Amino acid sequence: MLEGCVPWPESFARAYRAGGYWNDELLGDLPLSPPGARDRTAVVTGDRTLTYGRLDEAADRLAAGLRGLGVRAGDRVVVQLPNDVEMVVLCLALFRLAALPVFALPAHRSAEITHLVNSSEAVAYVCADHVLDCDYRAVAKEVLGAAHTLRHVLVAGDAGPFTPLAEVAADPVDLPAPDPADVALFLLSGGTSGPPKLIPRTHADYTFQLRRSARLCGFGPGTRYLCALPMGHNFALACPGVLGTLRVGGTVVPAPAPTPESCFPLIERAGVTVTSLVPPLVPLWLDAAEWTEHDLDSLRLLQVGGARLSPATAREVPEGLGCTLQQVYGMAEGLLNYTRLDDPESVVFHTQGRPLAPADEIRVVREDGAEAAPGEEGELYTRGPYTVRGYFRAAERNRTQFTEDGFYRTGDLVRRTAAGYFEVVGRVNDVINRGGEKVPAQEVEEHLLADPRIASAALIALPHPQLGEQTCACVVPRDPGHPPTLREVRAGLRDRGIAPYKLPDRLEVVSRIPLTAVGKMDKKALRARFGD
Ligand code: J2J
Repeated sequence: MLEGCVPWPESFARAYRAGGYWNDELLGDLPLSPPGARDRTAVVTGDRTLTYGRLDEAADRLAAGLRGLGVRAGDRVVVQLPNDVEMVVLCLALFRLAALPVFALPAHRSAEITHLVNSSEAVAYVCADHVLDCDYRAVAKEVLGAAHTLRHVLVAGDAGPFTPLAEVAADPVDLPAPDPADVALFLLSGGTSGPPKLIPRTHADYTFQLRRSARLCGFGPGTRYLCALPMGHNFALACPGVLGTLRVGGTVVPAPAPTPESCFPLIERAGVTVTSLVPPLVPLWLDAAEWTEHDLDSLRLLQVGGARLSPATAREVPEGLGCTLQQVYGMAEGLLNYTRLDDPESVVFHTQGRPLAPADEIRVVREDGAEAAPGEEGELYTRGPYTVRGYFRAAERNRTQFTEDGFYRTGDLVRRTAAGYFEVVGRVNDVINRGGEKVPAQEVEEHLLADPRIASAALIALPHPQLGEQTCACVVPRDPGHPPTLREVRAGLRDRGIAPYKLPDRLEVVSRIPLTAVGKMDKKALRARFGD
């Protein structure tokens, strides 16, 4: 396994292979898997269609072109493309080349991209020219100034001073097949409180995840999956998502944004059968569906995950959108929980599902360290055939985030029903779940402290009707006579190049940050004071 990664112990690897969880499937072979699929549509957007045959060729040509640039097996490539044909082709090309995509989110800016490039020692960064108000070429310029391993910036669209992605193609070359047990891609942690950690996922564990997820969700050649959430996020990529759809010969329909305005016309035009959303989008979709002129009849299944969905909203989905609801409680580190398509409404509306695989091992651990009984609250620990044993090059973090016997400490507070279904009730780690987007409090606090007007700062979660949680920065000003405003603080953070979703929603000026008995910031006290 790649240096800097923690392998599964040999006895576990053997058991996962013997149990049929792991096999020799490779992610780069995915579009070849469905027999007789070459003329079928693999990807369709508002204005482009790609058959399986064409997708296969385009991936081979891009892999060869990247190799021509000097990108080699094992090299890391930070990928930040919008949902579109290029993103699908690029993923497959990198898998075939055995170069390792590091999937950034579209909202990431220079601070995050620089961190990803440096922590992965990436040789290339692939981005779009611009999306809405963000010019990614400007981001790339800043990143280049602060990253030492980066040799290539490849841009989809108008490349400016960089290399146009469209011109990186060459006649296919023979490429050696990677080892299925080795790393194929890196996802980003949403569950840890500092800057994002890199999560190495192998061919064997990831193909298992998407194969089994596709089966559980009833995906087949007739599936038309609308990719509304960012394709580089685990949920849309492989639960079963884009890769699961390609695995079974279905059609991927990338949407540029998850809004009803962007998605409803695509649902009608492409006959979309399934999509996935984060909870804050669901009321927007329900409202829009009531008045839309678009025909949404083809939609069979809506997956919702990333943050807690309220039972009241859940209840409206079957009638409001005319489809089955599935709750998904997942994490980029591995473990996936799904409600089943034939579960009774009480389960689908009130729980976040149960584990995908029989080999998923679960512990729910109470604060006092004892195992929680059914219905009792505790932190979820897990290990299994697609749950990593450690972050990339993060020995210190691994010691706290994983137990000695390899269980991942999720930081999620859950209750488990007698039937094994989870209800997610909160977090023990300091991560704020802003409607599915994870805001690591400590990372934002460090940026806040770089503001010369701020002496100390705590970022806390406060309840929000649509997002579930919003962020509130509690700051002690250096000059109490001239405290900064929310606008000024946000502008300062934006200048530091951090993702817009991490900018605080609220600001409270305090004379000091209360401390607990052990000297940590007492965020409970702050939440009680400002939580209305
Ligand atoms: C409550 N909290 C949830 C849910 C995730 C599928 C779906 C989501 C993710 C994801 C994912 C939740 N209810 N239904 O990777 O494959 C919170 C938990 C969890 C953290 C993981 C997938 N679904 N969460 O959101 O890695 O706190 O993955 O530990 O971004 O999101 O975040 P992330």
